[in-house]
Amino acid sequence: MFKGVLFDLDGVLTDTAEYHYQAWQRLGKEIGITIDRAFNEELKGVSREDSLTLLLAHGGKTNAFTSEQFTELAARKNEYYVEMIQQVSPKDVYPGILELLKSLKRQGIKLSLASASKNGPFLLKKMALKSYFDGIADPAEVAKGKPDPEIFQLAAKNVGLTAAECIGIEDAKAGIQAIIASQALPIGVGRSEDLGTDIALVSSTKELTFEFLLSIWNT
Ligand code: B16
Ligand code: MG
Repeated sequence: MFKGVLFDLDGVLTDTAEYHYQAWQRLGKEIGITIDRAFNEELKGVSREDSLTLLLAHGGKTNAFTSEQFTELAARKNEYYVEMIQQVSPKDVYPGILELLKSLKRQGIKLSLASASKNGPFLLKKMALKSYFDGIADPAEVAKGKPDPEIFQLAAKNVGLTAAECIGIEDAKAGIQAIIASQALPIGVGRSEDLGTDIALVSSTKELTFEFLLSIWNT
């Protein structure tokens, strides 16, 4: 049986993936770059700085800003995002997630956060979920973000496990690639068009029960 579950945050525990999208759209508008949902899939799970690099390339503005301006743009996007997440509360936890966390705890399974977001601990507190987690991987500690496996390896290590002993749950293409590379077993939240057809997928977090996770582990 699996010994740990490595959770992504934005788009898995709550709908903050939508706020990231809106914040990037607002910044994009200010610098003349339009982004749509299809392009946004490329940004999901990707660190703030790597997302900005992708956004600038998408708008043909790779060399348009100095490194100081780049830093300011990344900080500005974060300001917009942080403004939006002030209102997050336990009501915003996705359906089925609290029940899942409780049943995993009852089974003695370790829970660890593997979010690329530096706002992860703040959001866990806002949603009153912090006490369920045995570990939180700090994205500032990893050299390479998703799709590199490092954050999932660190999340497993933080709870005394290897990634191969864990299930990883993700809503982003880059995140699924990271889970596979870490040798954890992936479960995707989303559509096969975005996440691929070769992994277990749910369309809603309601489907993420302990029994479902166990059935995927045993297949
Ligand atoms: P921040 P996750 C990721 O969180 C988001 O999916 C991605 O859109 C964001 O750019 C990244 O966190 C960094 O977030 O700017 O708050 O540090 O999906 O890995 O939980
Ligand atoms: Mg995510």
